[in-house]
Amino acid sequence: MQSLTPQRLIELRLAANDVRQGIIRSLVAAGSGHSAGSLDMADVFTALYFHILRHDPQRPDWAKRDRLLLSCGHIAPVRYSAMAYAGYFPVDELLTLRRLGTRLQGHPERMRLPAVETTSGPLGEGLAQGVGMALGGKLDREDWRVYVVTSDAEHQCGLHWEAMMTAGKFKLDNLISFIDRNFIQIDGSTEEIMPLEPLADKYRSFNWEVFECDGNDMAAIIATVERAQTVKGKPSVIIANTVPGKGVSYMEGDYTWHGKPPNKEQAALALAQLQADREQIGAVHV
Ligand SMILES: Cc1ncc(C[n+]2csc(CCOP(=O)(O)OP(=O)(O)O)c2C)c(N)n1
Repeated sequence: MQSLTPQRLIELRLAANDVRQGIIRSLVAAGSGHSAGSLDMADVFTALYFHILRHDPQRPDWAKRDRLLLSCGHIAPVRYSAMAYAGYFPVDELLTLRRLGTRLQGHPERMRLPAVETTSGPLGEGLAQGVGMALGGKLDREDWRVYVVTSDAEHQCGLHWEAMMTAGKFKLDNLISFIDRNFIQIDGSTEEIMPLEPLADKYRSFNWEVFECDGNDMAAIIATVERAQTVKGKPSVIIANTVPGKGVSYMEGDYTWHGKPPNKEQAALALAQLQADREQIGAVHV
């Protein structure tokens, strides 16, 4: 990973702003889709695609690439936007989100879009798939890593806990999992619907190394991943504390934006806010 200079940090924050704008544009064009989680994971996905992953957009099937699995497939717009800005496909293609025949299905489809490692949407499956890949990597003595992005509410699925157990047993230190800890799901607060806390202790008891960070702070995300990459003999989980809808004031913290897109007026307001943020990023650091 290259070092995080102040200039590099500005570039990454600007890239995250691009990714957020891409999310809004694709959602309003589609007229359906998931806003809150997509926006709140924009910093993590930007960090991954622009700084952390060993990958090559020109060679999406490069055997030595790190694998990135999006378990909570409904936040596909953030993955698509980050991939487009990272050079996997033209940014304009984001406007085809959810159209009939598009490569950008509402939930990611592996056979349609290169470098999408798994088809996802049914919650709770991605960690198990990542564990299988990480085991395969170990058996083949490969040095690529597996990164999995999960949501907090998908911890309500039993398979996820089986995967946690398996990763601990096989000491998969080539596996780093993120949790989008935004405390929301479709119907409200995760802690009211099915409490998860103490989440960090639960992972520790399954023999995972646990990290927590502000999932909307680019420098913190990257520093935390660097620490996770040094862990030996255990898988790592990064509890990324995020603000649902991050970057768009009227969405922030409001679970009702879990599964709906902005309309045209709301999208225009969101883009204006993001544009103002963008100028701020530049102004603060010049
Ligand atoms: C197994 C399964 N059950 C139900 C759903 C429908 N579903 C899609 S998103 C969602 C809410 C999940 O909340 P969370 O995963 O925390 O997402 P966030 O609100 O953070 O985007 C549900 C129940 C699903 N995709 N898979």
